[in-house]
Amino acid sequence: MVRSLRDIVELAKARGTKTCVVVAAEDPEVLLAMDEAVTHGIARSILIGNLRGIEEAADTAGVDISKHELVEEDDPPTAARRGVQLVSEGKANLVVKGLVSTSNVLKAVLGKDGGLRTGRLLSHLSVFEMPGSDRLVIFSDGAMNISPSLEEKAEITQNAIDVAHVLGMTNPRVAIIAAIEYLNSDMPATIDAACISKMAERGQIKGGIVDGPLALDNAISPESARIKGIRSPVAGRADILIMPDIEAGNVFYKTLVYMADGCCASVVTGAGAPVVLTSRSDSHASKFYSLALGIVLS
Ligand code: COD
Repeated sequence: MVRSLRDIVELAKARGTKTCVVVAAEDPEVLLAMDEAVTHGIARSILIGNLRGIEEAADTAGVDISKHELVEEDDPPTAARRGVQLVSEGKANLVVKGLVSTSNVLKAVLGKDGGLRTGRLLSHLSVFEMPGSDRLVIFSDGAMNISPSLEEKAEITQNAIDVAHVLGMTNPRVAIIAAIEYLNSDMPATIDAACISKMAERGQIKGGIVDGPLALDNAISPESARIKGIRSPVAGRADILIMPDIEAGNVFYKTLVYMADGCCASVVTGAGAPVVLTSRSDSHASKFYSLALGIVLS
């Protein structure tokens, strides 16, 4: 079982070299992370974008562009569609976002022609390593599904469990997060959380131990769960946290990174291939680990 983001890189090495297509690749930080993945032997790369811009970005990053295949496409949304098409044709294994908006990449992935739809819900998840902790925690969804319905939350939960399995967590403990751990009909997230727990109990979600509603404190702190007297196989030791909506998920993500020194690997899962949506403000380490996670899941 993986216990650190470094372990994810080791797992990627065991999977062999995968082809990553970077869309709108004229981004020095993404090129640097991509180059590191090539150097580690976990990736080959196809860089799509404005060739002059890619060369300038490579110069800025100190990256030798000769190790990378180049495809000219000046328009970023078109670059996203072409990259997604290469993956859907089996010429590449995963899509990596460069200097193009997240929504343009997601729209290309969701495209009816040449997209990567599978009939499943696509969701974003992050695998976090926190200072002083000897295990990883997965959470979802802080970047794609804006206000998921009950059924969508169930799919987000299943996607996260499936990723946990690939990372060697055989029966992950999943907390469905709300503001409180009791049902309150004025707080719809608590009702959804209870329904999802029941869905898991009845086999509608498989492969994990699911419980909720749990508040964040009693999901991750055994002491808090004990003080509050919560009897639950998940409370205090959740491996996966499912957030009620994008606002909670995104604020949680940024709190861990900017206020608690967390580092993470993130990916969109559920499509025909993983999609890595690095943001310009992500650290270099986080970009590289996200590539490694995408490679493991491809
Ligand atoms: N999984 C599978 N299919 C989906 C999903 C999904 N998560 N979302 C939409 N679809 C399908 C719909 O069923 C429909 O057939 C088609 O795609 C278009 O649906 P719309 O019109 O609801 O979708 P869009 O294209 O307007 O928006 C989809 C986005 C993913 C772009 C949108 O949900 C979005 O903007 N999400 C937030 C992205 C973001 O800004 N993240 C930044 C956070 S850092």
